[in-house]
Amino acid sequence: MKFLFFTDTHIRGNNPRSRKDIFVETLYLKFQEILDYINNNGIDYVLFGGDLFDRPDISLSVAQRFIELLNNFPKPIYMVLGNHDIYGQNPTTVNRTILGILQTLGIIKVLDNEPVILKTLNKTIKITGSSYKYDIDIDKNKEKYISKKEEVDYLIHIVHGMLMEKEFIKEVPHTLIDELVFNTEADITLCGHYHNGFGIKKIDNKYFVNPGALVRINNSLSEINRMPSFAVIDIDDNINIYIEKLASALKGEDVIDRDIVKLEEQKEVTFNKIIQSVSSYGSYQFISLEKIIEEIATRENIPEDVKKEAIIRLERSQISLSEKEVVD
Ligand SMILES: [Mn+2]
Repeated sequence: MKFLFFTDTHIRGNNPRSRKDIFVETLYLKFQEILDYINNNGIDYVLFGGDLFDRPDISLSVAQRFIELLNNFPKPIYMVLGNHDIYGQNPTTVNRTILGILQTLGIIKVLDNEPVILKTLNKTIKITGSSYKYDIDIDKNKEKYISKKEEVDYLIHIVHGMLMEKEFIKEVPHTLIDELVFNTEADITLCGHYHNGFGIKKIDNKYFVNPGALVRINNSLSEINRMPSFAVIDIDDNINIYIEKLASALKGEDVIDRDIVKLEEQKEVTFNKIIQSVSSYGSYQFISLEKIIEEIATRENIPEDVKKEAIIRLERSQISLSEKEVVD
């Protein structure tokens, strides 16, 4: 049985600041190449690692084009949700997103609560998955990364989280492969979220795979030098995994502008600092910023006018953000 795994496509109508090409056209070509590969190489199932869309509410015209293409995939895509697919990093918001529509149409299947069992002539393969959640890498037990085998021959687990092969910037919560090896029973852990990827790692007879994002969004040197890739997993009496580079991808320097350097990376670090400090303050079911302000103000005895001012400023920035996004 042959699987194709790809991740982090970030479909959007407008251009990331660092791209010199027309991003949406490049993306469309990449999806077409994936579809051709599926049809020409005997791929039985397609697996996806999250962040299909760059935002949960991309414009309908862009969504329509890609839905038409995804609808030509021979079977539903088994996937997990990335932080970009949903609102407020909260998987329960999926029914308000474009992805929710794909789910209703049966074009995708989200694995979280519904593992899939596939059978070949003499083997059984189970596929499980964990969508992104804001505490996925903060959780000490790394629960979302761990899957249990039970009565099957092979277990594949898909996760959208910051799985790394070695220690990373400490402000960015992450999980090391070493923390999972002896806890998960998955033969293959497929991962999205860390766009650089780490290829294929085999430890203690278990595979950990992140082929990297299918698109290059930021302009770091490592992204410019990286060629977008996907993974092929071939399972019969044993497991064979390999990485394929996208033929349609151009050289990094032809599509990425180096000028707006570091800014994006710095933003990511700051954002994670905020998320971390907020979540260490209390446990919040929904990340509604207004509620968080409310709660902190009560606990810290912050004067009413200061609290109101904070909420007004928040509203103002939300409005100006949504006005910018009309470009999409
Ligand atoms: Mn992503």
